[in-house]
Amino acid sequence: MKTIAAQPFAYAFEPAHTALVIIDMQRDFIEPGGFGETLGNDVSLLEAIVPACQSVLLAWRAAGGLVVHTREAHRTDLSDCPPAKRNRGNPTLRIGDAGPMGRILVMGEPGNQIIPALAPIAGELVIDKPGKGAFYATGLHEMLQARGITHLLFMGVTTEVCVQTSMREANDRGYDSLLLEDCTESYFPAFKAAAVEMMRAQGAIVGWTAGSGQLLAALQR
Ligand code: C5J
Repeated sequence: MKTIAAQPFAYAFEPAHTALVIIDMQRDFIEPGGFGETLGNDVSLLEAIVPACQSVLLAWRAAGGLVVHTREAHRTDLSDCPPAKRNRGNPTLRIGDAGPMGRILVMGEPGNQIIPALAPIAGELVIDKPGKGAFYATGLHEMLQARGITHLLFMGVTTEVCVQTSMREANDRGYDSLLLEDCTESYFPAFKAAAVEMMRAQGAIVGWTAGSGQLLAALQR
């Protein structure tokens, strides 16, 4: 059993029953010309977390832990993209339109891939999700249950959208989740701060938060 100095109180986990869940670290969100930028966001903010995410990923792999990568991705015929999602707002390009990194948010396109620094390796789960949450229409819960997973460590983007939605979905399915604060980012720093606060408030009503240094230290003890 490992224990992390976390907020609002210590987080205890058994590595064999814990998965590292990396949410949507895709070129579509992190690089210019992808989905994030079409919505009017300054995507350069998100790059800063990549080194911390990479350190955690390498340490977790070395510890033999299960890794789950998610991608927000739609089928090529967009049959899993509700019109309400595609037609909302006034983006420069809509989901499925051709952009500089291929079709926006579509499976198999260059922009839809996980950034090279965090690319999945053999044996890791890669989950394509049509929604914001990692559990909606993916079978992830069943895959985790089959592996005896009870605890989840979250990192990725964006904090208040896909990360928070996934942590809330995990909470309702009975997982104890911890968010690595320096391994998640938003296009809106104030939204990240608020999301982190609201998840750990009220006695960890959604889950715990901690810095990646706390996890790395726990893995070495
Ligand atoms: C968004 C995500 N922000 N991965 N997706 O639309 O957070």
